Amino acid sequence: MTKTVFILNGPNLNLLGQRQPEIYGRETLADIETACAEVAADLGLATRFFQSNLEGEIVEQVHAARAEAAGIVINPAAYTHTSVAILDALKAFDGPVIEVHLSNVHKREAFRHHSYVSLRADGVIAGCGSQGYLLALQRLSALLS
Ligand code: DHK
Repeated sequence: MTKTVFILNGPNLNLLGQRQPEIYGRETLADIETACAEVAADLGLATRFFQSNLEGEIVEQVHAARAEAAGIVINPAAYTHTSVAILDALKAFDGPVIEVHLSNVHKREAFRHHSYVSLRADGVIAGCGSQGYLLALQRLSALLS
């Protein structure tokens, strides 16, 4: 049976391509969704791609993943650095979790150096731009095989 991977995106990522492109790149979130679908298909995975600016909606998606997903790729965006709620939701998910950041958060402001989500993530990819999502899918595929 085809395994499904949830790809969850946090606040302001709907503005990719327009928002600080020198940091986050010129690709849109739709571009990333298309690339993820292609790579996932090659890996034999199905994807559900989701973005929200609301913390609770991301928590709800993680809850849905408990029944519907084999693994999670998550770029929590600013909630990376603040959200115990998303961390706790991820702790209630049994499959592998890969955390992605487009930018190298460790090269940026000190408040971006700490991630609550990293306390649960099985892997973290930062600073690889949109390619980070594709690397995360490859890693999930390996963990799920
Ligand atoms: C995206 C954001 O919106 C920031 O709040 C994070 C992350 C970094 C990224 O690099 O994808 O600090």
